[in-house]
Amino acid sequence: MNAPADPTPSLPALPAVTLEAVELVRVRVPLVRAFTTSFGRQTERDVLLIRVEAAGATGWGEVVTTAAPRYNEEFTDGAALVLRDHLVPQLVADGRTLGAAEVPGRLAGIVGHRMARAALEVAVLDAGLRAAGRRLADHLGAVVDRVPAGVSVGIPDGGIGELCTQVAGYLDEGYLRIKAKIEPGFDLAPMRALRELVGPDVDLQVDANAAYDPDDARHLAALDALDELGLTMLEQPFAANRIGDHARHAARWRTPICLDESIHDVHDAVDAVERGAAHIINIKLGRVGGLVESLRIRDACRARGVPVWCGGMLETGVGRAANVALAACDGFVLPGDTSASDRYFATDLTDPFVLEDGHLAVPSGPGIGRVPAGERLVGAERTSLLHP
Ligand code: SMG
Ligand code: MG
Repeated sequence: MNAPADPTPSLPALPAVTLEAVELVRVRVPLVRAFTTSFGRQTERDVLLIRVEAAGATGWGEVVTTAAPRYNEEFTDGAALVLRDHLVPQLVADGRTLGAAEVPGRLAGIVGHRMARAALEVAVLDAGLRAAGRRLADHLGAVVDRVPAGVSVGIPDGGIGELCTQVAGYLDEGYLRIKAKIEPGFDLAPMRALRELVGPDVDLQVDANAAYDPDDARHLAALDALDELGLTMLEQPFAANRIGDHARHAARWRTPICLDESIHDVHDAVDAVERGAAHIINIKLGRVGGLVESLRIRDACRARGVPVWCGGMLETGVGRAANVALAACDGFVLPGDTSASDRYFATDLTDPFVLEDGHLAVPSGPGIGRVPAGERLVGAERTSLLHP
């Protein structure tokens, strides 16, 4: 069945701006603790920011790629290259003056590289909104001033004991839901222990990052057993393209299936929902190519009664600010991977996001409401892609 046409969300108009400069700013930021998923172990972020000068304002966006193409096919060196050689030249091919809403259209001829294009969309929009003195959250139609904070807990080096200690600590801090990473061999025993520790009422979900093989009986047996634990959702058990397998097992399991890596755009979301492969969608603005596409997915899910939430990619305050604005929009009904800065970094690049009563405040300033502090970018690698 063809997906019904899902209209483009209409955002308020903004005056066109003239791009004066575009620069890549790349800096490494250590994580406070290693973050291990089924696809690898990260101890730092290789952060790639885009800085845009337009209409007398500076806009920022964060490319949320991982350093290696293990979460999806994008990776940070590739994103820097495609921005330099394709996306930025294409953006200005018809002139440097453009409306912020025009960015996705101008980039339409280039296939994929959604994380790179999303960051460019946010940076141009941030500059345009700052020039107009408007908040991103208001521009997107945010309905709340704070968003509930979940936390994503990696597979700890120290195994089950360390997992329980970390989760107890996060609950003490006030996090409202726990997402634990699983992989074959680290699934049933740790999640049983966690459920035992936190009790039946804590919002507990798991994320496999596509590590399970639907053709492997032992993998399926582990997932079947997890189904007894009252999990809020099972995120992306199988590979991104295994929609039919997700649907087949979703029909057997009580635990709702949430898709992350499978969803690249609104068509994927509608298709997965209509085939019964997803009960919940994780929206990451980078993974789907930007804010406009995120809202399109939100709208399609809302029309079909499917809850969505805002996923994370270990963003610094730049990317987090955009995530929090998105998470504050109508339809984002489940807590996201919107944790406080100190869950990731000893010192964030921006003023930190702070957990208050289990929530993060939506930034109050214009644009995304955060800027990287100059002193934290000392030593960053800078590449100018467009000069005045
Ligand atoms: O930002 O707190 C965060 C991380 C959330 O677990 C998280 N993201 O598949 O959902 C996911 C993972 C991918 C992270 S890889 C950098
Ligand atoms: Mg995920």
